[in-house]
Amino acid sequence: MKLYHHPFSSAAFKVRALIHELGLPCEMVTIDMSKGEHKMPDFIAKNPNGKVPVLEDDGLHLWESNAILCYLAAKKPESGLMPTDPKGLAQMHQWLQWHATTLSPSTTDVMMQTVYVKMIGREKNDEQYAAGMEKVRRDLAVLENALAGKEYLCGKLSIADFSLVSSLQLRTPMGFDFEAYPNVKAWVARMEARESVRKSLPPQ
Ligand SMILES: N[C@@H](CCC(=O)N[C@@H](CS)C(=O)NCC(=O)O)C(=O)O
Repeated sequence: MKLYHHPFSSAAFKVRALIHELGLPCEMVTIDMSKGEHKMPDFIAKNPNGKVPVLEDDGLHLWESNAILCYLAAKKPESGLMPTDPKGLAQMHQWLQWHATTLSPSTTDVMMQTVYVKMIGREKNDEQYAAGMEKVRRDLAVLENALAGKEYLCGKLSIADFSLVSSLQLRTPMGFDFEAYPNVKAWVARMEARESVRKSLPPQ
């Protein structure tokens, strides 16, 4: 099994963390995005979207990080990280879809105006940053309520936790303050206490 990734990609981070959590043997292949390797024909043949991560396994090239999480968890059902009861399974999909359609776009807007502009030496657009932050605060409030009285999103640890926490790893440079969201703060700390997650964080 091979994972094509980049150390600073949040979508790749969640996949790396799950690979470590499940103890799956996997070769990590870094795609040099600064050289545009993700847009080269070789890589486009693996993912026509030209994005990381891509998982290669037994002739399969799988992209979309949430689909990769489902595939990996299905390979190790004994991990219990993909619920099998209808309610748990539906909740897991609910959170994976909410991540892809809502939390990830909101946090990406903020990331573009902070981490990314810094990386490419451009000025932050304050209006776009403020608009992104408003959406992030809306989403953090949803998470805060969902985590009330719970350690994990679906009750017990699942791939939904690995997926959603990935969008909050760059919270300091993105300027997120968790003080108003104590349940979110405790859940992030719980996830980041896991060795699999710590091993997968981008270089500091
Ligand atoms: N929805 C995709 C998002 C993947 C994605 O946007 N990856 C970024 C890095 S975090 C990327 O490769 N961007 C390059 C580009 O868009 O050209 C997933 O979850 O896998």
